[in-house]
Amino acid sequence: NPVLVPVLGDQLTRTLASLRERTKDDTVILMMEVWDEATYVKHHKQKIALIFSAMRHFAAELEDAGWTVDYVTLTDEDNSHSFSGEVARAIERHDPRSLHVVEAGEWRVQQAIEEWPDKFACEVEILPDDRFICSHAEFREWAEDRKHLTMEHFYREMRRKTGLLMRSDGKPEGGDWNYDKMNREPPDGDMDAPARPLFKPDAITQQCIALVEDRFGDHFGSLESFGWPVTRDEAEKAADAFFAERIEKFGPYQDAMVHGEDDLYHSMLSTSINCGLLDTLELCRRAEEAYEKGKAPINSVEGFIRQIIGWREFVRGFYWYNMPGLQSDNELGAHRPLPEFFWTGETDMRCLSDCIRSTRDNAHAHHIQRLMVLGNFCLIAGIDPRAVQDWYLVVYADAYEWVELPNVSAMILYADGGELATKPYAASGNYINKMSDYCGECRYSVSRKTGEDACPFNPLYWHFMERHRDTLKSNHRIGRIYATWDRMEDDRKRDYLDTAQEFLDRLEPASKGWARDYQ
Ligand code: FAD
Ligand code: DLZ
Ligand code: SF4
Repeated sequence: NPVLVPVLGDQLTRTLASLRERTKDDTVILMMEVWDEATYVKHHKQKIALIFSAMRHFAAELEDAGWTVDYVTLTDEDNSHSFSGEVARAIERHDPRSLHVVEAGEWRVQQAIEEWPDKFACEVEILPDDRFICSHAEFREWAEDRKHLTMEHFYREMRRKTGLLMRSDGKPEGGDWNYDKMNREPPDGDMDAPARPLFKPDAITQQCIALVEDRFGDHFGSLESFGWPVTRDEAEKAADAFFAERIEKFGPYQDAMVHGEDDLYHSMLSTSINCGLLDTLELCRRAEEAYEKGKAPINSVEGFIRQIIGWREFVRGFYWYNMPGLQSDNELGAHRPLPEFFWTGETDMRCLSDCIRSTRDNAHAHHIQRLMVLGNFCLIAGIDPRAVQDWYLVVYADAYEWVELPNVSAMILYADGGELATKPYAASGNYINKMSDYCGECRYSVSRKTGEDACPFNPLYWHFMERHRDTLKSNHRIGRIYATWDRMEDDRKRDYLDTAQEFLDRLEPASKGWARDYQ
């Protein structure tokens, strides 16, 4: 009897722990396209097409290499449309002596997997996902006795562990651990960043696109510009282009935003990394090599490595350390529904409409757009964390709950009460104006603070600060801002609060029921 190895849609890695030790002649690999996964939130069409196409390509590659793959398509008449249902059916088909599965990325799926040993007659082995640098146990040990979980401290541990950008005397390369201060250049003209490679859909991808149009036609987003890598080869080519053409300026312009420029100098590799097509440590070593060869400055290379072995590993550890509570945290008691324009892009706020357009067209927006435009708006307008969580999980092709939720709940919304971020990332229009070219042609005036034409971020900022005074005044990183507010005349304060309230009252709530059922 064979060993059955289910491989999930974000486990498309040849060296996956469950595959590494197996031999081809006594293993059946199970891959399943299931309705439950495609609709537990109504994912962006590009995300479903990407995962299905990457899964089908991965299965074909395994078969070419001599593996036995049992692949259940979405349209298979007997498909039960859940992972557990499909594993049960596969056990009937293959009568395996045991089942080896790598733990799931998402809590929801892991809950189901943990029922398998009781549910199924064969032996079930759940293996750790060692594609991550920090294991759950290691993160727990690091986090347990700390009052505050500071990414920077965790990141230094990961630098030591991996040896990335470390000198032989144990000191960080270049003398500093972090060059974040050199990662904040505003845009310089229209930037003219080299375009990332787009991969023309082959026959398999075209079939997936047609399937998605047919079955998930009412989901958000456009499929027209689909060009994501769907194989490891393509993902490697995308990485090659980043290391050859964009990493040099990645660091300085990491926080810059330019209207209509959707990629700038970002790697655009998250969709490939997250479904398993690229290995993070290999990418970091390539970045380090670019530095050693003088092809990229330290602030670009350290910045890239920090995002991956710092932020990415940190949010994954944070997620598992705080689940399931993180889903329902709402420290600031935010209950406003998501505005309709998050789905349509129809708003006069030029920054938001550009970020939402990119999100709709590419299933992508870069970090600072997610954080300081979309996220900042949700924070200061007091949008319900669950509505925001669902939106981010739906709209990005790289979105999996383990990475989306900490970024949304803890990083942008302060819904965890400041465990991850030391202060809420609230900002007025001034920040967006400094870091982008959005404001010049906006219908609102970024220099106006109150009244009809004022940039809405300006009054909303003070409305937010005033609303949460009791919670935030003692925060040493933000509390002193109240001195500025307190110095204002009462009439001025009233103008700010009235302008913000009028804006909030005019917001049209989202009409569609996109949200998932939380149990
Ligand atoms: P680059 O700018 O080139 O960065 C390199 C890599 O670093 C990324 O590919 C990614 O793997 C990693 N990275 C960077 N920032 C983060 C971060 N904050 N958390 C985790 N990894 C990071 N990233 C996701 O992969 N999936 C998500 O669902 C997701 N949701 C987000 C939601 C919000 C509110 C915010 C503020 C950020 C979110 N991010 C998410 C992080 C980040 O925005 C994306 O990883 C990045 O935009 C992907 O584009 P890129 O590959 O060009 O990244
Ligand atoms: C995102 C996604 C989608 C849309 N569909 C599938 C699918 O049909 N089959 C599958 O194996 N994986 C899919 N995925 C990715 C999974 O949601 C992801 O592997 C889990 O959430 C990880 O816990
Ligand atoms: Fe955005 Fe305000 Fe600038 Fe308009 S003026 S683009 S709303 S920050």
